Amino acid sequence: MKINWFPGHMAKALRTMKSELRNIDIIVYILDARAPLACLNPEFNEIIENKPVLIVLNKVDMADKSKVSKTRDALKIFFKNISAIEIIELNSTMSGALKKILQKINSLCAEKVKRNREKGLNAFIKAMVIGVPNSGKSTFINNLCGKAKTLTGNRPGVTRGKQWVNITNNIQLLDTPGTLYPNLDDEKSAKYLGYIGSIKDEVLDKNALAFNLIKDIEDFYPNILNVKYKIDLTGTPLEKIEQIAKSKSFLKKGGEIDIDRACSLILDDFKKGKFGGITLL
Ligand SMILES: Nc1nc2c(ncn2[C@@H]2O[C@H](COP(=O)(O)OP(=O)(O)O)[C@@H](O)[C@H]2O)c(=O)[nH]1
Ligand SMILES: [Mg+2]
Repeated sequence: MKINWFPGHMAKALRTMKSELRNIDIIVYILDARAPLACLNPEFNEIIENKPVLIVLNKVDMADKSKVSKTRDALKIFFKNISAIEIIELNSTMSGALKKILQKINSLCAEKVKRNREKGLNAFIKAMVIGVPNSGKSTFINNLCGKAKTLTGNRPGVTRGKQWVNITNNIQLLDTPGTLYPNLDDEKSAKYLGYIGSIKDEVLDKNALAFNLIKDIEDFYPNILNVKYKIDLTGTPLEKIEQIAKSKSFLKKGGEIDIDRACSLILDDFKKGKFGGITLL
């Protein structure tokens, strides 16, 4: 499945990120735990110049718990050049993540914390949140600094440019999350990113994406669609979509089966986690 993509976006996003990186002590890299490897930017290791990285396997509530250890192994290989790295699983929509995150950030930046203390400096650890669109960056930032923001009276729009938010008395977060565009030349990653809602609908062939989703889900989780739609699906992905459409009475005027509607339903059900925990590696 080919996705019509503009490589200029990726180059520009990487350039912007690179210029921000000068002021950053630690990267918080948000991945969608349902397709974590597809969220990785292949050039990431080169641009971050060996800064500490906290990887957040986000949306873990919609992922397959039994795949977490395999995911961790794959991530360790991808980030093998980074010396300070931690991986945590998270549901960013739940409150109470702050303590765990702060502890990880402090331990990953222990050297800088120590140096600051020795010099008697009151300097902050500066963190930047990055990730593909829809991975949950804004939700994560709100979770972390919703309160801190009101406490410090941060006024967006008053200061031009960068907004730093004090999370604690020694950690600051760059308020604008860095959108990271992945490599869509890799067709597997491209379709996975389509499933998790990282790619704009306008550049997607939704029906082709739904056919692929059916095929991929059934390869990894053979019975999950039958259970969800309460029918025994048989045949090609198109035939299965027709069966789902029929069972839902998705008909156009004149009685023709509404394939488009069934495709949208399947894509939507996946995005909302309605098939249960799924991880596509
Ligand atoms: N179930 C679940 N949904 C999440 C989680 N994190 C974010 N979301 C949802 O994912 C969608 C995209 O989140 P958003 O923060 O806007 O992503 P961003 O584009 O990376 O800033 C929103 O509907 C969030 O509510 C999570 O951990 N679990
Ligand atoms: Mg956002």
